[in-house]
Amino acid sequence: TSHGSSHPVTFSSPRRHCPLPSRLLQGALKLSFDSSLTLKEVEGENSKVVEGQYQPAECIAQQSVAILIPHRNREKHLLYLLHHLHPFLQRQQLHYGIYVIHQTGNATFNRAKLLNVGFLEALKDYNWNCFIFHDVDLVPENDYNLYMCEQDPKHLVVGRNVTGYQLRYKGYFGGVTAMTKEQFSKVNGFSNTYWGWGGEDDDLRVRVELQKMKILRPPPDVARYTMVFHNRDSGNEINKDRMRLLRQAPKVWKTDGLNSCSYKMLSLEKPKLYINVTADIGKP
Ligand code: UD2
Ligand code: MN
Repeated sequence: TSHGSSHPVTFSSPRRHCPLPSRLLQGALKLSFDSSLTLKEVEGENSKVVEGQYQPAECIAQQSVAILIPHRNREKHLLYLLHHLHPFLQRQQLHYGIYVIHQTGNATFNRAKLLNVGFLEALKDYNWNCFIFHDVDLVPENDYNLYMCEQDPKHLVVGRNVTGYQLRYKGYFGGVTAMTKEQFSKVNGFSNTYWGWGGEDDDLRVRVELQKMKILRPPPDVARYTMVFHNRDSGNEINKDRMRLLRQAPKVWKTDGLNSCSYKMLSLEKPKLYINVTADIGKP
């Protein structure tokens, strides 16, 4: 024959997109927070994660999602979150990367600016189409809470254990949110000017509303989180200026945000379970 070969011709089966929702989902989960948990153990549990990233072998992921976690001095919370989040995201069959954006030094904490830094740096790595802005201390309780982006920005925290699983107030947009690259760019990201606790999440909501986008929420029985107990951190005192800043948002959003976010990259490390971005974001 023209092939001249005794080997059977094999065709690799074409890879398909992962089904939606994933068939691996388990629903409400029993969470555990074992104080003796170590990083080594969590690394051992996640053999398929490479440099903070994962992609399903069995199908083509529906979205490529970057999880951005603002961080300083919450190592234990980070460990609990990694322990729960990696298997959670893998059951959702996502292509994902987990970025921890670490604020160096002792200046007042700035969650919003760290998240802008994370967005800009993550896009240098890969062209992520979806971003999840994620507090380090919030652990999702139900894997039907999909870490994917939609037509409009999505707020994933309807309820938390500490607030009786009720939405805190109408327009509440804190904790964990999902926006596409386009949605987040359109609002010019977060404001960089919120130093200390509070207001930056409301500012982002104002930006979203100014663009006539809606805020979507999953059903309350799904959008549930456990917040690991903590006191207010030193270096993150309540921001007394937050109401004034919030009133200014409609005037300043165009020039205060992604396009004015100045910082110094200090290091980018890739331990097994996350991408560690350390930056000097200045001070108030
Ligand atoms: C609420 C919001 C949060 C944010 C904050 C006001 C919810 C569920 N969360 O959280 O999104 O809007 O109010 O700023 O409503 N962090 C550190 N180290 C620090 C301080 C903060 O890593 O020293 C990070 C960490 O990821 C933490 C997040 O910032 O989860 C928010 O700070 P918080 O947990 O003290 O504030 P909280 O729980 O009131
Ligand atoms: Mn918290």
